[in-house]
Amino acid sequence: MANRYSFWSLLRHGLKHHQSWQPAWKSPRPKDRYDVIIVGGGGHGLAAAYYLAREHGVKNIAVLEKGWLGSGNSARNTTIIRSNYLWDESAFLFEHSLKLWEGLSQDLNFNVLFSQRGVMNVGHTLQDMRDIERRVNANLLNGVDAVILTPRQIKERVPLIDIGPGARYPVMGASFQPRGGVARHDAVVWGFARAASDLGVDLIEQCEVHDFIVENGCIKGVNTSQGPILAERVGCSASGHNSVLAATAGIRLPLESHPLQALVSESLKPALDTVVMSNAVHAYISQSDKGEFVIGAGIDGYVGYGQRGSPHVIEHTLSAIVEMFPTLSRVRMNRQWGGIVDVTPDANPIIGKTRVKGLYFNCGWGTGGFKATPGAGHLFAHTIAHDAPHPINAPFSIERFLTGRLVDEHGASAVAH
Ligand code: FAD
Ligand code: PYC
Repeated sequence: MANRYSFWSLLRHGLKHHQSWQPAWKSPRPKDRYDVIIVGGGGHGLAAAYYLAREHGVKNIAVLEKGWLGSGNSARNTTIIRSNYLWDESAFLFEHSLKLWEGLSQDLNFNVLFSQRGVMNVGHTLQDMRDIERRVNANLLNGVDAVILTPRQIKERVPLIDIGPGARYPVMGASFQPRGGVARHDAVVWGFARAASDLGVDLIEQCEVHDFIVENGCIKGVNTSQGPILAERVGCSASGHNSVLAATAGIRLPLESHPLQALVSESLKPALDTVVMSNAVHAYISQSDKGEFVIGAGIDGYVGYGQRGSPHVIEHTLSAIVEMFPTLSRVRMNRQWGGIVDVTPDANPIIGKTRVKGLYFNCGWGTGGFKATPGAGHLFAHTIAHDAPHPINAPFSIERFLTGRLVDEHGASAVAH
């Protein structure tokens, strides 16, 4: 199996300079006042700052991060990228992002190791297969690449999988998105950080936002662990903590924060060159460039802010993985961790304005926001720059929870909620 990363990937992307891990950026002391403040130095916040500076010419921007850049979900996820969502609104949203992924390494001049090795969603029951057929047809109508695979075609692509008649979770078929894949998560953070910094954005680490300063219904700034910082426009992209921050401006967001867990195995020789997901068994798996199997679970049922989860959830995931890939039963697991994802009632994000003038939220990405990183940043920047949503994120305003125009993607979120 060809290694799709490293030297060849560097050559293909045609980078102008040799890439050194990890790049440098400025982390200055905050100024008293900025034109725009972004709260949260994950991939989404950094991408929003980058596109605000590059596409909208905003000069005086700060990203405030309570820990270090990428210390949240951006570097805790299983890096699956795809756009095979059921409903038109979500398909357009995630396809917008996938298109940006396709040029991102060149755009940032930083190799984010985007590898389009395909994403497979396996069906185990007749109802799974009906849902898969419906989704593939919807994808094709929306210009999103998608095919249905038979069990034999799955086995050809994934020799490790058990499609035999005795399988505990019978493999009846799958949807496959060839343009889907994975990327290196911390490289995405570093790439956006360096590019934003080069455009003059201040990236301020160890700066926790405690609350918003609101006067007469308008945002005036934020109170932080480094003192008050003023701005007439503030975009909040603090995954897992958005509802707590919103409450300080008197806004109640329809979000629940849950742990979501993942783990990686010891490094093995290349044995899996695509991404396999199964919504029914609550597990997904790929193999990283370092040879580790990267495995993720469904969300923990309880709410909380601890970045770890319950053993029984990850045990269930591993038992499902071993049922589907019996040869992995003797592989040792190296590391396990959790992140806090904020989930909306329709498993789709909120990107938009609030009733406080100048205060915007990009939140509720739940289990699926890594794939959205460039797209979310791009659309959030547009929303902040124009004080109005881009047509692609207009359906994802907070108002939909009042009007009832939900866009329910629990099925295509592909992670158990
Ligand atoms: P984050 O990276 O969490 O950034 C938010 C930042 O805000 C953090 O750095 C945090 O420290 C900071 N912050 C919080 N509060 C404050 C404050 N008060 N002041 C200042 N800063 C603050 N998505 C996919 O598409 N594919 C996947 O395969 C996938 N797998 C996942 C697996 C796991 C285990 C987890 C946990 C998530 C997964 N996700 C996946 C979801 C994805 O990781 C997130 O949706 C995405 O990374 C969110 O990016 P972000 O930049 O909004 O958040
Ligand atoms: O949204 O594709 C996804 C995903 C996979 C694992 C976690 N989220």
